[in-house]
Amino acid sequence: MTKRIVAFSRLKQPQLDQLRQEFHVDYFEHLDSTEDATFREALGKAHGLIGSSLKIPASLLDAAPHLEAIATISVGYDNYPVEEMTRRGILLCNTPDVLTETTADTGFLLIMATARRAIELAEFVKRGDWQAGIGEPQFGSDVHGKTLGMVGMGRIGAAIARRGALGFDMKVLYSNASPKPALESALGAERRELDALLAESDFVCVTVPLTPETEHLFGAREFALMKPSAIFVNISRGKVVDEPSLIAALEKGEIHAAGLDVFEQEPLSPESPLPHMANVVALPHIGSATHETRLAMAQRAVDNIRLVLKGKRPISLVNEAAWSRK
Ligand code: 8YV
Repeated sequence: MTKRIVAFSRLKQPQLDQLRQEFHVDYFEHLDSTEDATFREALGKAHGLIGSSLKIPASLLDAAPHLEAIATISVGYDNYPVEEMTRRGILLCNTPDVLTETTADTGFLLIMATARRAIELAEFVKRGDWQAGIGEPQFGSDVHGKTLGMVGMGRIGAAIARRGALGFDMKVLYSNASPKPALESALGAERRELDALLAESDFVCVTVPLTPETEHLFGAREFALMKPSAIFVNISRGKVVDEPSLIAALEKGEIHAAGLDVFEQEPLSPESPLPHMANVVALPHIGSATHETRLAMAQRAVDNIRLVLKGKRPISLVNEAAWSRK
C-alpha cells in the first residue's frame, strides 16, 4: 500500500517530487484553515502531515485516524498538541539546527538596528532630512562591550551569545533551566536568576520556547526591573510578552527600545502601535526567513517524514515517548 501524505505550505517542487516518488501527496499550497473540507477529507486518509504556521488543535487528530507523524517546518512546536499526539503514538518532528545561525543573525540584526537606530535613520535619509551633518539627535548607543542578557540558552541563544562575546566583546549573562558549563568556559558567560539578569543587562534577548511556563513571562514587573537604557529583543514567540505592558514600558521610558520579530498576534494587528513607535524595530517574523535556511528546513521536514513512514527514526524528534511506544 502506498502511504499518503498531506502537505500544506512552503514546499518547493523538488521536495514535492521527492515525496511523490514514494508516497501519494495531497498538496495544499495555501491552506488558511484546518476547517477546509478538502483538507479534512485528505487528512482522513493520511499517514503523514507536513507543513507549518497553522495551529493544529488536538480535536483535528480525530479526523486523522491513520496519522503516524507530523513534520513541522519550524523548530518551535507550540502550534501542536504534543501531549495528545504522544498519547496517540503520533510522532512530532521539527527542524532544529538548520535554522540556528540564521535566526541568531536576525537576533543580532535587531540588537544592532535598535541600538544604532538604523531603520529610523534610514527613513530620515529617505525623507531628505539629511541636510546638514548629523548630531546628537541622531546618535545611538554602543553594542560592543555592553552586557548581553540571554533569556533562554538553547541552540539559538548560544549562537547569539557567541556573536556577542566573540564578535562584540560583550559580557554575556544568561538565565536558563540548566547551567551551560561549556558556554561559561568558552564565552565567560555567567548564569543569573531572571530578575538579576534583567537588572544588569543592557540588552535583554529572549529565545525561550513558548510553553505554559513562559507565556507572559515578561510583564510590567519584568520591564520595571530593567535599566531605563535597556534594549529588549524578542525573536522567540510573541506570547512570551504581555504586549500592553511592553508598550507602556516603552512609552514611559522604563526601557529604551525594543526589537521585535514576533508578536502576540501574527500578522500584527493594524491597530498595534508598536511598528509606529520611534524606539521600536518591528519585523514580520523573519527569524529563519532566508532562501537557504527555509530550503534546509523544508528538506529536514521532508527527510523526517520519509524516515518515519518507512519505519525509521526521524532526524529530529520532539516527543521521544511516542517513539518508545512504537
Ligand atoms: C518559522 C520559527 O518560520 O522555526 C520556528 O519556530 O519561528 C520560524 O522559523 C515559523 O514557525 C513559521 O513557520
